[in-house]
Parts: sequence; structure tokens; C-alpha cells
Amino acid sequence: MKNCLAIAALLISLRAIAFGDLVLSEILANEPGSRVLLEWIELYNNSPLQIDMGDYLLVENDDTLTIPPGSLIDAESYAVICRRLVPSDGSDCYEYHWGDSSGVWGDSPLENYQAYELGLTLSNGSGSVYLLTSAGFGIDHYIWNRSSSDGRSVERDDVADEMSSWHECYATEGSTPGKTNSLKPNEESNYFLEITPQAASLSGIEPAITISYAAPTGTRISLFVYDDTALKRVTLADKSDNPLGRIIWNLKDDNDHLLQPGLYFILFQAEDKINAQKSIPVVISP
Ligand SMILES: [Ca+2]
Ligand SMILES: [Ca+2]
Repeated sequence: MKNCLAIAALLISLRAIAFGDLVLSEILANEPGSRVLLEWIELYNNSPLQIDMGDYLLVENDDTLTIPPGSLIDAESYAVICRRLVPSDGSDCYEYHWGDSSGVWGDSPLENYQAYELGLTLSNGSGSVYLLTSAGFGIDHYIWNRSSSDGRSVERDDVADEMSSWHECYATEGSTPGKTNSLKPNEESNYFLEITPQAASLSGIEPAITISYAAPTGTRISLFVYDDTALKRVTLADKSDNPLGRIIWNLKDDNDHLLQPGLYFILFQAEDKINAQKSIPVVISP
């Protein structure tokens, strides 16, 4: 009975990460130059209806940020949540950098999308952002453990695909706030990744999850496992220069202990020849 309850709880956890109408689309954590106050998160509304983002929460590392009610995002549109939208006592701000520098948001064709201010503090080198409903159900997330290039954002490949990879922005401007994300420049960016099964039981004989991957020659591969508090628990590959691999992970952490039942995320990163990353949820049951 106890096991049944635990499995039910895990299934609820898995359902809780169901993709929503509102998704994370792009994140700028590494601000251009030595600037501060320019961090932002872009969201996309996949639905045919306007959404009030005040019905959602953002959890950034350990901080839960309440989005003010009335922060609207139009149907099938982008919106930006930034640290400082317009200048305060002459300070640097989002509008100076991505708008027309009038000091007011919404008075220029450059500013034809919704933008709101929220107390973000995104660290360059590592961090996580989770998007939750107001009831606390997680619907999207992005985890990073290395800096993007100076002033360059990370973007979701496809805002309509829950399993979409993310990549460093390809656009020469370094980011695409309020606009469609940049596309991969060529077919060479493609890679293969398969994780099976995505739900494994510790009670099985030699429980394991197999991760197979392939990327173009010259790509370095990293594979990490994070728990649902964004803590790194397992390093399966760290900048490996073998772009073709198959890893049978025995569900043990870096100290050779079996992980507890729960929800985990396998983070795949490809660097150098191509730059891409993808996070796939897996469930370990008793
Ligand atoms: Ca303006
Ligand atoms: Ca964008």
C-alpha cells in the first residue's frame, strides 16, 4: 500500500510537469559587458487566449517570485519579464537597451510587446528557472550550469514542443526579446538523444536507464542528473570528446548510492561544434 501511495505521488509529480499554454522561451542571464539590471526572461503564450501571468509563479534558484496580477500576455505572443524596465533615477534599464531609449515603455515600434518588471537576479554561471501555476504545479523549467557568451541569451528551439532543446542565441544582436527565437544556421547542428526508460523502478533487477547520443565530430558532450531542487546529483559525462555514446546509468549518485525515488532531470549538453542543451525528466519509483 505504501508503495502504491509513493507511485501515485510520483505520477502526480510527473503530471505536474505537463507542458502548459505559457512556456519559458528565452533567458538572458549574462548581461552585455559589465552592465547590471539587464537580466530578463521571455515567455510565450501558445494558447488562442490572452493569459494573466499573475496566475503563475517563477521560482528562480531558491526565490519564489510572484508575478503581479494584470501582467498580461497576448494570445500566441511573447512577453518579457525584466529586472529593470524603465530608468529609475537615471539607472540603466531594459528600455534603454532593447527599446528606443525614450525612458517610457510602449511608445515605439521596437516596443510592440508586453514587458514587465520583477526582482530577478539570474546568476551567469549556473541557475534555474521554474514556471509554476499559482497552485504550485511546475509546467516548465530551464537549468544552466555554465555561462553563455557575453550578452548572449539562451533560447528554446521550439516554443510549441515540450521536449524542445535550448541553444545559445544565433542572432548577431545576441538575443531576440519579444520576437521569434533565432533558428539553427545549418543542419550540422542536429544531434540524436534517446533516454529509455523515462520511468524506472528500484525494485527491478539491476535497475538502469540507458542514454544514447550522437553529435557531429568535434562536439563535446556533458550529461548530468539533477534532482527536482536543481541540485546536481550525478555526472555521467563531463565535456567528453567522444560525440557518440551509450551510457547505462545504474540510478546511483556520484557517491555510489542509489538515488531515492523521485523526479529527476537528465541534462544533455553539446558544446563546441554545436551548442545545444536539453533537459529530460525521469521518474525513479520504489
Ligand atoms: Ca520607449
Ligand atoms: Ca525570443
